[in-house]
Amino acid sequence: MKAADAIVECLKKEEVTTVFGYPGAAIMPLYEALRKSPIRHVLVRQEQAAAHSASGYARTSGKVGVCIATSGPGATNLITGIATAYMDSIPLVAFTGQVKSTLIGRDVFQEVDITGATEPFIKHSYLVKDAKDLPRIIKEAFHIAKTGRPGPVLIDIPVDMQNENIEFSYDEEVNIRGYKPTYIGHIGQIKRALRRLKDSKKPIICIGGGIVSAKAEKELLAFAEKSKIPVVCTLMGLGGMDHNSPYYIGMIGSHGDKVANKAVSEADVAVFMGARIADRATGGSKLFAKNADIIHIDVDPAEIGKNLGTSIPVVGDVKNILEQFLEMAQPLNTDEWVKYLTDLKQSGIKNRKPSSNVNPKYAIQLLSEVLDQNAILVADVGQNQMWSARNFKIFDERKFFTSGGLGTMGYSLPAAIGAAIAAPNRQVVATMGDGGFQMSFFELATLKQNKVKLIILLFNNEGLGMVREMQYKNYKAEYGVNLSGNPDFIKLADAYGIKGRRVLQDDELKEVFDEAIHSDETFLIECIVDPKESTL
Ligand SMILES: Cc1ncc(C[n+]2csc(CCOP(=O)(O)OP(=O)(O)O)c2C)c(N)n1
Repeated sequence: MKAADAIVECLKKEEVTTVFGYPGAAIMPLYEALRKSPIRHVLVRQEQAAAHSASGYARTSGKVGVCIATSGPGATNLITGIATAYMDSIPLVAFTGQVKSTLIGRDVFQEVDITGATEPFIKHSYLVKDAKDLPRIIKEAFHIAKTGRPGPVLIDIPVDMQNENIEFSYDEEVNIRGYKPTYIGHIGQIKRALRRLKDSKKPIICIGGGIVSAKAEKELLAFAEKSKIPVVCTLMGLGGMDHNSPYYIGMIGSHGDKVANKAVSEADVAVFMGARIADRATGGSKLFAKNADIIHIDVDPAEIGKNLGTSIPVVGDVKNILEQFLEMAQPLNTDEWVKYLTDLKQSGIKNRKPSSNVNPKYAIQLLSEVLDQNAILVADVGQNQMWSARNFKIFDERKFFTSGGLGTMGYSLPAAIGAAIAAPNRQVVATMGDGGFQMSFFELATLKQNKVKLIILLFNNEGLGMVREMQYKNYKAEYGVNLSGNPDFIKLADAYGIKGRRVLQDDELKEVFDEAIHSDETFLIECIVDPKESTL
């Protein structure tokens, strides 16, 4: 069988039904094999979007996302998407075409060392040297992408290898020497953690994206409620805990809720679960968890002790560990602590009223009230990300996705397209600023061509809002952040055959949300926002 056809057979074995890509000469044999296959190929308009769409698809479906690009510029355009997925631990397999194997290293047309270039921010990569290895490599790549701490894996395939004939067989089992993620937490460590919690008066659980990727939301809720431990989350942990639970306190970090940060700084035991706890989560605060013994649970041992001194490390799959925790959990004596935090939380809740212009925080609050209980919100980066994170209520099956680790502008539109393709029956909203939108707006064509339905909520503050705000704070002046050359976004959407409406006042929002929700097609809502609107 031709190796390119074998690749498609491997994809079918991995139950891949959709791939996101952009072709070119070095990947043509694979495209020819895809043409003959039942796999759906979504043609993006720039390769970075292929990785972001595959990421949104993976986060929504729970499967590995697949993206494809050609050699040289196609491969380099994938880089930001790969780094974005790596920083957020999203399982992707990226296929790139490479120049002929005999020409590698000679700087021939469209040659780039993509395995070398992505080395620092990819979970694993392969340069195929023998076409016969392809089935094994693909099996391993999917296994590595989705197991342990998920992440992106790259397979770079010289064009001549794609054309070779090989015998196809696909192993059921994977055995990679040196790659054996730990799933089951050490029972001694689990008991130590629970013993330490037993004596605690002010415990706190802090969750990161690991809870969401391990699909451990239900186990977390059950454990928190049974042992009466309040829960805070990082930006990436949003969606890991039902906001309606009396034990949910809020989001920590430099853009987090005051009460959540206070809870961590006053806690006597802090249990971090699937959280990296980098600078944005601690807000750089010296008070961060300063009174607490730290219990750190993570599937990736490299995370333990990296940013936080840890008293009790537990390495393993957080879902498994929570199940074990749950079996042994006892209600703790925390009523006073929980009441203290929930009272503080109540007093901090802002029930916003409509204003005479568009208040983006009110807009997200209102959107949150009208969306389905399994809606997905994909936020871009900047002020819009924080407006969305802080005001979107997450419960039931709702999800919140964003580029938390790398903070990649232009993520939300392509990622939302991937999410909507994975879950065509769920409402998917992409929020973004006018800066981020212009990094990906060309994906409106992908969306139109593939009949994807989104609600696009574009906050137009004529500039790079978050940077502008920081400039005023630090330098009392702005520079290089004004986007006054913006196009008419409604006309731009219209040029793609997409309906849209400009909103100038909060009072108009309810009606326009209603129109967008009931529209059969994608609907773009452009909110005109005061450039001086604050993030918090
Ligand atoms: C690709 C990329 N370039 C630059 C930045 C730095 N940056 C962070 S927020 C921001 C401003 C974003 O402006 P906009 O998209 O309009 O959103 P707003 O903050 O106004 O909501 C910039 C430039 C980034 N995060 N990503």
